[in-house]
Amino acid sequence: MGVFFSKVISRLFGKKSARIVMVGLDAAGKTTILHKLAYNENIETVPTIGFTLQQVTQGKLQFDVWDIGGQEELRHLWKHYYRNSDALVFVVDSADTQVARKSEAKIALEGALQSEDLKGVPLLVLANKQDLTGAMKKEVIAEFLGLSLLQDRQWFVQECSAVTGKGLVDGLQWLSDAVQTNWTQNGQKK
Ligand SMILES: Nc1nc2c(ncn2[C@@H]2O[C@H](COP(=O)(O)OP(=O)(O)OP(=O)(O)O)[C@@H](O)[C@H]2O)c(=O)[nH]1
Ligand SMILES: [Mg+2]
Repeated sequence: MGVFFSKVISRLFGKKSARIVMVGLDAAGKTTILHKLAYNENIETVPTIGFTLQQVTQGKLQFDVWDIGGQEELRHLWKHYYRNSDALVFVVDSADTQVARKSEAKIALEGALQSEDLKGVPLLVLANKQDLTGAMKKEVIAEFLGLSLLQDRQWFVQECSAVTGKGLVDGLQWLSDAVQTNWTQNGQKK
């Protein structure tokens, strides 16, 4: 209901709304990021079981962001949230350098990108937890996720920290531009 009314209000004020699905491994920082963006507050989170929905405005767009729990046993549920999404946000814990976790993240992202429902939509990878020592830089993350092989979609890696907030708005601005470009190229959103 809240989403419906805010869509009406945002249309009245000339903003378009975009549906964004945000996934990533457990503890990557999805819920912390979303709370920081929406309220500029740092919270203590608990693992998300199911999803949380939050609205965030950037430029001319209002995003309805679906933050889906990333625990292994929940990942098969991600696909149920993809339909009608205008973009995919994939969050990575940049400080988690374990080989097994990097490969887990790659497999999880590949699974999402194979979905017909997400065909051609922009991909924003948030390289989160950059405030921690030893955090991997965006080039390293792009490499292990195999992003250079992606075709037929815009993608971008943004370094950020949900704790300090650094990089979050830059990521959202890229997303706003990419979504609008995609609408222009593949049919404008009504
Ligand atoms: N240092 C640091 N810690 C962070 C950052 N972002 C999140 N965290 C911490 O990482 C832990 C997990 O954060 P969540 O936001 O719950 O992670 P999530 O991706 O929503 O996890 P699931 O809901 O299980 O999928 C929490 O203890 C956060 O405080 C960050 O940028 N820097
Ligand atoms: Mg969460």
